[in-house]
Amino acid sequence: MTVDARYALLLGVAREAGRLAHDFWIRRAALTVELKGPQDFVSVADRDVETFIRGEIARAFPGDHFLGEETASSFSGNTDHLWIVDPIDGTHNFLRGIPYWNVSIAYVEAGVRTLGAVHDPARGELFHARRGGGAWRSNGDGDARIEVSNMTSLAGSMVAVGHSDRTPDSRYLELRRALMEAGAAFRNFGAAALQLAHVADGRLDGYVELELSSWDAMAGLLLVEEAGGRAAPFPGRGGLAVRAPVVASAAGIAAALSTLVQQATAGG
Ligand code: LIP
Repeated sequence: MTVDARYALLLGVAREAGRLAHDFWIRRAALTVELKGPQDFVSVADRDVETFIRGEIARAFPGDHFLGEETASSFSGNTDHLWIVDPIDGTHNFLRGIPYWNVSIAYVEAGVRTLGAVHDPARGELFHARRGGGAWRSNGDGDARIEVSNMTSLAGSMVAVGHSDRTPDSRYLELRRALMEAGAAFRNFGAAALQLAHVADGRLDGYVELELSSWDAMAGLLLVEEAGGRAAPFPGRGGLAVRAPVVASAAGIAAALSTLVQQATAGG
């Protein structure tokens, strides 16, 4: 019951939050953009969408907990009945008018990701999953079950590598070298949750990011797991409030990709 009701709320809120975000996107030229740090942007769009999501959840489930990108400093630390939200993932793309961004909402029970939704309003696609219930893509054509690709080798694969532009990290140069040498194509589209959703939908064969926040990762990781893919343990030892590595992929390349990432980044 509790998960059923939260799943229904998740889908409705993800859709409405996407509509709100898309309205801001259309009016992005008028947005005041603030810097939270180098290459770390925020606007009223991020804040208002997160406030909307938080308000809808609090109305329906007042006892639930909340961890959002724009209010993370107020997180209680309670990981039961917890909603983890990135109101606009791919903020830099969003502000530049690049149509690769999303609203990402996850729900966690006893620390276990249980529900997830990644809404891509620019393409009209809502990806969602319930632990044990499979991964789905909803669009104008209805709902379709999604699965990761059947790729079985890095050679010929397409692996996305996300990285924060906030701080230089030479490990990514080694990681990209290793992927090139393995014969993998690599991409970075600038929004972690949507790239994870595209791994779940078989459009990408894998996704790697060496330090990612839980609001970027949790919904997308559940999508990959429920679509038959594999994901390295997340969060890390520091828990949901600390950035940690993400490696997620089609099952057929999971072992090879994990080994490549470990070897390429061993130098620190
Ligand atoms: C972004 C992620 C991206 C990461 C960026 C940033 P935001 O999320 O989607 O993968 O590399 O540093 O965290 O900040 O746009 O919500």
